[in-house]
Amino acid sequence: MKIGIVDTTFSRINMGAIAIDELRNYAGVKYVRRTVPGIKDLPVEAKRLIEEEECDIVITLGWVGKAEKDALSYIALSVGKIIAELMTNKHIIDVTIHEDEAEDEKTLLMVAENRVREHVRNAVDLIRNPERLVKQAGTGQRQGYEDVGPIQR
Ligand code: RDL
Ligand code: RDL
Ligand code: RDL
Repeated sequence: MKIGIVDTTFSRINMGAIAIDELRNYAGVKYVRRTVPGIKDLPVEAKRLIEEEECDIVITLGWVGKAEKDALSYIALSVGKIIAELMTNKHIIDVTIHEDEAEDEKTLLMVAENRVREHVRNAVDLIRNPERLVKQAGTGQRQGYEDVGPIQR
């Protein structure tokens, strides 16, 4: 299995390095890493990794600033990455950290670290072990903060 990792220079955390560190837990997963300036540059790089580097799946790692402009850039990224998925018929896992998600930088770092690691696991499982995700259906999984869990009948 080959996974593409794309992160940005805009991010205040080296998200690609966290993803690659997490990949060490999965034997036999090859990766290609790229870095682009910002989130709007992620979709085409993801598409290139699928088409030109033959990645089975790509993880995009993005950081959204606090301004409304930044939130608009995030919508552009989301739509673009879904178009790239539909054009290539491959998953592109969007790992995004919003700078306004936490009050302080320490919490933001913790959320980023957890979210990247959990989505790396999701990406590997989507390719290698999709049954793990089926087992988790309806269980209120979250990435970054705590899982919220299912609603009890
Ligand atoms: O193509 C060059 C840039 O336009 C592109 O890298 C943008 O994604 C950069 N960018 C913004 O222009 C912006 O207003 C980013 C953000 N906000 C943002 O919040 N996060 C980014 N890039 O990664
Ligand atoms: O590609 C990995 C994730 O980006 C993707 O699974 C998202 O759909 C996860 N997600 C969010 O990032 C979010 O901010 C979801 C929600 N909100 C949501 O409300 N419901 C979801 N996913 O199913
Ligand atoms: O209810 C608290 C959070 O779940 C909610 O604020 C989510 O929207 C946070 N979130 C993102 O903003 C995002 O871009 C999440 C993801 N991505 C994600 O991939 N997984 C999450 N939350 O659990």
